[in-house]
Amino acid sequence: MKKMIAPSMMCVDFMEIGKCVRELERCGADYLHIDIMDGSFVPNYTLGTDFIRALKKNSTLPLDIHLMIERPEQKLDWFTFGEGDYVSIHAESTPHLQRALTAIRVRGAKPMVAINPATPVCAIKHVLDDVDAVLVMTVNPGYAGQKLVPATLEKIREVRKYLDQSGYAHVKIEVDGNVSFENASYMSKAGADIFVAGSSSAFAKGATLDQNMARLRESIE
Ligand code: S6P
Ligand code: MG
Repeated sequence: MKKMIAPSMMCVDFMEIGKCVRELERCGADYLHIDIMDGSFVPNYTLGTDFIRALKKNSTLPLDIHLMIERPEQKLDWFTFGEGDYVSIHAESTPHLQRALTAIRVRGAKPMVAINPATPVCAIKHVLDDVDAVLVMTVNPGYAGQKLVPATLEKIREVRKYLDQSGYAHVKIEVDGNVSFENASYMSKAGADIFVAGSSSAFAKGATLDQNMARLRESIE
C-alpha cells in the first residue's frame, strides 16, 4: 500500500497560506490535514468552516478533515467535503459513533474513526464496517508541537494486527502527533499508512518544505 503524507495546515505560516499550498502540491503532499477544534472536546480553537471552503476552492488536493469536536453528527452539514476527502471523528466525542460515521459516508466522503492515546483499541471494534481508516492519535489532541506518547507505537501495531486478522486489511491507519522523521520510520514499520506532518517534520525549522517532505518520504518508505 502506498504510504501517504498529510501536512497539517495548523502548522502553516498563516500569512503565507496560498504560497504554501502551492508548494505542498508541487512537493507531493497526498492530503491537506485540517484540524477543527471546538474548545470543548479539546482545550483549543484552530481552523474552521471558511478555511475548508477556501481550500476546496483553491486547491485540487483532497482534504483530511480531523474533527476534534463534541457531537460531530449534529454539525456535519456545516462543513464542505466530498468524494476523495477523509473526515475523521473521535470515538470519545459522541454516543452515536456509528450513526456519525455513516452520515459521513452518505455525504460522499471517507469516514475515519479517531482514538486518543488512552482509548483502548476495542473502541473501534463495532464500527469497522463503517470506516475506511483508523486515526491513532500519537499525542493527546489539542496542540501542535507535543511529544509522542510512547505507548502509542505499540498501539499502531495492535490496530494493524487486529484489522488484518479480522478481515479489515483494507482499512488504513493514520498517525497524528509528533510524526518526526525518526518517529515516522517506527510508525511506518508498525503499520501506519497516512502520516500527518506538522512542526516536527514538514514544517521543521532549518530546511525548506521541499527538503522536509523528501526526508519524511524517505523515512516512511
Ligand atoms: C493535534 C492535531 C495535529 C497537529 C499535528 C502537529 O491536536 O490534531 O494534527 O496539527 O500533530 O504536528 P506536530 O509535528 O507539531 O506534532
Ligand atoms: Mg490532527
